[in-house]
Amino acid sequence: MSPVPAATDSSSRQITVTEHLLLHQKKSPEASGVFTQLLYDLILAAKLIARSVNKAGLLDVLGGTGETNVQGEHVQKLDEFANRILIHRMERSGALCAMASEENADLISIPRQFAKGDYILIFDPLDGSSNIDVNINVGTIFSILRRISPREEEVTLGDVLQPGYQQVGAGYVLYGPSTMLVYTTGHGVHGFTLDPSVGEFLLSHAKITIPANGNIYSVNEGNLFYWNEATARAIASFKSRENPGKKPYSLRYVGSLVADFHRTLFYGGIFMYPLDYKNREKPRGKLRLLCEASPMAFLAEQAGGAASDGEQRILDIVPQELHQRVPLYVGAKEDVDFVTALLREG
Ligand code: AHM
Ligand code: MG
Repeated sequence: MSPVPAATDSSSRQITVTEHLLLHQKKSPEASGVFTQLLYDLILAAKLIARSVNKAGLLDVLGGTGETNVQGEHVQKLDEFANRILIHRMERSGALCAMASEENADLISIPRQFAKGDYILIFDPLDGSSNIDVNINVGTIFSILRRISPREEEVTLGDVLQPGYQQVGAGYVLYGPSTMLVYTTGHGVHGFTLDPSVGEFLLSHAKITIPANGNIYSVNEGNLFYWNEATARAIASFKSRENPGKKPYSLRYVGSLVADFHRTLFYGGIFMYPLDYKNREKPRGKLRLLCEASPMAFLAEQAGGAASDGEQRILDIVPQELHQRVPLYVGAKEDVDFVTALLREG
C-alpha cells in the first residue's frame, strides 16, 4: 500500500488556504476576486460546521429532528444545522445567483436584499449522516458552477442541470480526527488541514495524485443480493487475482462518502456504489449526481484518477433532475476502467 504523501515542508505548511487561493487566482480562468470570496465564505461556513461537529457529543445536536428530508430520509439535527449555516453564510457572499442543497427539494434563491453574482453552489451539507451519532467521520461536499443564462434573467433549473465537466470548482471538508479541506478549481487537487490553534486551514498536501497500485476496494457488500450478475462478478474480481493489482484487494468501507473517497484519494483503489435492484422496476444508484458524484469525479480526474457510472464518465452525464441518483465507481483510473469494461460486457 502506498504511504500517505508526507505533508509538504514546513515553509509551505504555513500557507493558509486564503493565501493559496490568492496565489492561484491569477492562474485560474476564474481569476476574479468574486470567486475567491465565494471560496473564502464557504471555508468560513465549514469552520463553523467543524466547530459544532467537534463538540457534537457535548451539545444537544445529536439524534434526529423527527422530520424527513426530500429524499424521504430521517433528518439529523447536525444536517439541519450545517444546511442552515451554509445557506445563511453563502446567500450573503455576493458571488451566487442560486444554491442547491441535498436537504432542499428546490433551488434556493438569493434573497433580494443581497448582492448576486454569476455562480451556483451545490452542496451536501453533512454527508454520511448515519455516522454522526457514533462519532465517525462525516463531511461537507460542494460543487460550483457558473450560470449559463444571461445575468438579467431569472436563474432556472437549466442553469443547475449542467454536466460535471462544466464545474469551475469542487471539493469537500472532512470532519475527521483533523478537519481537512480538499478542493480543485481545475488545476490539480490541494489539501489543507485546519489548525485549531489559529483557526486557519494550512496547506498540508499540495498537488494530490491517486496512487495507481492501491489494492483496496470499498463497497457496501451487504447489497450483493440486490446487484445484477455483472456487478457481482466485477466486484468479486477484487477478491481474486483477476484484477489490475493481480492479487486480492483489501476491503475498507466507512459508509461516509467523504471518508471513503478521501482514503481512496490517498491510498488508491476504488470506491463503488453500484446500481441496485431493491426496487425491481426502478434499479438505481444511491448517490446524488450533482452534490456527491460529480464533485468527487472532478476531484478524482484532477488527481489522475477516473469516475464512471458503469457505462460512461460521470462528468459527461447531463443531469435530468436536481436530485438525480447515479451508480458511482471512482478511484484509480485502471481500477475504474477495469470495472467499467466488465460491466459493459454484461
Ligand atoms: P447521506 O447523504 O444521506 O448521508 O447518504 C450518503 C451516504 C454516503 O456518504 C455513503 O457513501 C453512502 O450513503 C452509504 O450508504 P449505505 O449505508 O447504503 O452503504
Ligand atoms: Mg450525502
